[in-house]
Amino acid sequence: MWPTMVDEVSKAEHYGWTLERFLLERQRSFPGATGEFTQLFQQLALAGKIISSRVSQAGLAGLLGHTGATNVQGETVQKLDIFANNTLIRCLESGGQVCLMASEEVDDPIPIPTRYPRGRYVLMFDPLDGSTNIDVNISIGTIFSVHKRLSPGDDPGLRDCLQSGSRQVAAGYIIYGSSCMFVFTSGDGVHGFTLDPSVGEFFLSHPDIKMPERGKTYSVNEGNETVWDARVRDWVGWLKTPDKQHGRPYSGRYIGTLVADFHRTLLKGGIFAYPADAKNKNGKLRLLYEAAPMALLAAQAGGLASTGEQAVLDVVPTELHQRVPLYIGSKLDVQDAVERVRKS
Ligand code: FDP
Repeated sequence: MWPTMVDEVSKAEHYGWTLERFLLERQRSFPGATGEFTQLFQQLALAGKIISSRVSQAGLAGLLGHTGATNVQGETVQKLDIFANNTLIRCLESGGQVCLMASEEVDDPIPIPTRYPRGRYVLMFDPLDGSTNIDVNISIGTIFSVHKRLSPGDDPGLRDCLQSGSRQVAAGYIIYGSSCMFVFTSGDGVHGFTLDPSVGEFFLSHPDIKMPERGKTYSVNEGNETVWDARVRDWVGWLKTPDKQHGRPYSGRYIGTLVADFHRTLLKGGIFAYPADAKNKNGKLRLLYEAAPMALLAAQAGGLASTGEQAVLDVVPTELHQRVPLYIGSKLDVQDAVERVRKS
């Protein structure tokens, strides 16, 4: 039913399809749906609007700069990270859709206060990805991943968070860039909504996004070249070696915000990578609230995501803040990368 609706949407005038309307239509296509999922997304969108508004005023409001504290990753926490983290928690904790949350900024799973009802879903998020780019007016974003709780009846806990990416029921991100976009999948394709700040609503602007099978750009922090494995160095060298017939050399594009680098890759194709290196044996990016949600989006858009050794969606997490190497993007570009960097 759902693809039929998307076809109708793409034929019709997009303007006028708010995120809310889209979610309600979707809900109607599932007989017996409780509306819990729709409400969860409405609350996520609300959090996104609040964070977007604060991000766009950050300079004016004096929110730029460091608080001096460090997060669980040992990184310096900035004020907007804390604001985004608290906004997501406040918007989601009371609605009765979520039974547990986890955030990049918090060591342990975040329980729902006992005064609120507990729902069926587990929400994990990176409240403000790309935080080192806040001070320099470059796109940043919020990434989220939704699982169903595993333990109905019991108190939800860490095991509800430690599920492989393939078990996600939804994933997405909100990008705070030249416009604010809400991009998500709930297993029926990837759909993008752009915030019209004058109306305060997300409108469907990018229905059923598909990633080109092959792109023209690679995105990797080449400052790490000296600590890369020789295979990774050779792969990047190969991408830069002219071969007109096969569309090489690729152009380099690196923003340093996963959300922004992925968003470009999703729309235009190509590959983003954060490989393992001699300093970071498991790469830098976190599995549960960075790599896995982006991997689900990539898969739903016809792309791929790999650690270099296995599909990101198949990795079974053992720790909340676990890191994984990531190669993500157009199907053929990721296949080429894996063929060249794989050890086993
Ligand atoms: P940041 O540290 O600025 O929050 O995981 C965090 C992340 O940004 C990603 O958004 C980004 O892709 C990556 O780290 C950038 O890392 P490098 O600065 O090492 O390139």
